[in-house]
Amino acid sequence: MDSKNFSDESRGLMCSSSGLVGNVHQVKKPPKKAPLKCNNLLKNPSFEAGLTGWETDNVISSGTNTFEGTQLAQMRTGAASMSQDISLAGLKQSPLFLSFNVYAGNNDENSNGDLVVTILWLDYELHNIGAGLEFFIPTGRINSRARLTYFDVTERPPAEAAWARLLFSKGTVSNNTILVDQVILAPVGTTNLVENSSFEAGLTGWTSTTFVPNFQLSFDGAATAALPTTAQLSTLFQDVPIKHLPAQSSFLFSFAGLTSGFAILDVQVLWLDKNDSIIGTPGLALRLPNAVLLSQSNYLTYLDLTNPAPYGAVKARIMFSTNFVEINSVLRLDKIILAEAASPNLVQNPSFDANLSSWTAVNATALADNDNYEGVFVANVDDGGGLIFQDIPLPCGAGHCFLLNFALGYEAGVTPPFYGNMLVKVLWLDARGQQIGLGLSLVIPGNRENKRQWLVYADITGPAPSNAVMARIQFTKSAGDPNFSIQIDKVLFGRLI
Ligand SMILES: [Ca+2]
Ligand SMILES: [Ca+2]
Ligand SMILES: [Ca+2]
Repeated sequence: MDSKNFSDESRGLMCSSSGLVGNVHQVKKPPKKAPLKCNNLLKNPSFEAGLTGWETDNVISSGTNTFEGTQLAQMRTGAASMSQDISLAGLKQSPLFLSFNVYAGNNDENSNGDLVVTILWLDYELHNIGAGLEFFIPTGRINSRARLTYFDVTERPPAEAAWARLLFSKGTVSNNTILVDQVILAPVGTTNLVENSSFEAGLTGWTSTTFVPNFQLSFDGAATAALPTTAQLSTLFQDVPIKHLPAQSSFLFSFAGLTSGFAILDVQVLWLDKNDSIIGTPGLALRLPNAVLLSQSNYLTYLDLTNPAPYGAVKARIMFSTNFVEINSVLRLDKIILAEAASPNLVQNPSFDANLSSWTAVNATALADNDNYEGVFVANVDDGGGLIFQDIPLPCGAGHCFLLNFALGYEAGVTPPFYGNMLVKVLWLDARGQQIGLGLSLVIPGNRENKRQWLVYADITGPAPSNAVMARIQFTKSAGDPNFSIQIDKVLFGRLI
């Protein structure tokens, strides 16, 4: 079933006060109760209040080159660290979803120091009792070619864990600085269900005849799955058991990709029944056009939510397939995530495959290009300013938080461009269509590096008010320099728990 049917049924049936009623031929997944806590657990997550709430060493707040808002954290030359402790009270040992954005503080393409990002579990007395996740981002990965947005999901915290400590630690191998902005830590349905998700154990758990383990240019850790130039047609897949989860679950999915040449990459999540036969329609299907990873010149990350698994699905197959990779280039994949979430993507026409259908637009058009973030089309908001928005019905929305994710595209041009500010909001609307609150707000500054790149944003709303029946996702761009439009692609809005 597609997301439209899901939301229609949810409105009509799943949220009825009489409980599960309606079509007796179909099994309904019962609605989940609103969680105690679901929004971003971090204080001052975008550093808009300087370093308030963070323990820091050799870190300053800076107003230059921000990813979101007017300030970020700059980890300075030499060793530097920053951390924040988050109470796990009321989270019922829920795993946590993490996202953050990093960029080179200097105009340096190669060397910014190792960065280790860790989540530690602490007991009531703040003793370390284990780690929930660890990223190792090798020096050179964070550079001035393109900003990196990382996503990950922790292990389940142990019962004795009272606190989670999020720790960023920068090494000393260079004279450069690292900029950190827009950090998210929020509960999610399950841990990462993917075995060997970062290829640190080679291709263990994965099936491919042509991808090989590679130990250069990793996104995370020391290894990636790489497709050598001699193998243009190839697949890499893993079948992930989901039988232990409720029927019709949706899943959060993510990966990172890098290539040095043209490559077309198809990414799917397919459903398998107990005979390993593919059933239903794909849970998601993404196509990366042939120039997007090449023009990014660094890893590009993707985040998505699958449609609900069809009844009878016992495995989810994560499938990467290429039908073209340019000679003398290598395609790399790293950090694959599949975790249970609580809804599919609720956005209609999220990647603009149907032009601007389902969106309300002023001074925006659908554009086709070979370096779009995903698929054939993007929404292009004019250089002189413009907007797009969509109103999304919120079945059972009260008390729940919603993840928003999208990519913004910037073109290279004459120096120094001003692209216009992009203001992104989620607004809660009541049954009369009146605005009754602000779910989240992102300020995306229009001063950008003069280069082609996609910036991947994520944020989480606060709990929806009890009388919210719709969410308006709204992108408004101010006027920029002539010929500097901003592209929007692949808008994701849904629930992690
Ligand atoms: Ca910020
Ligand atoms: Ca890796
Ligand atoms: Ca698209």
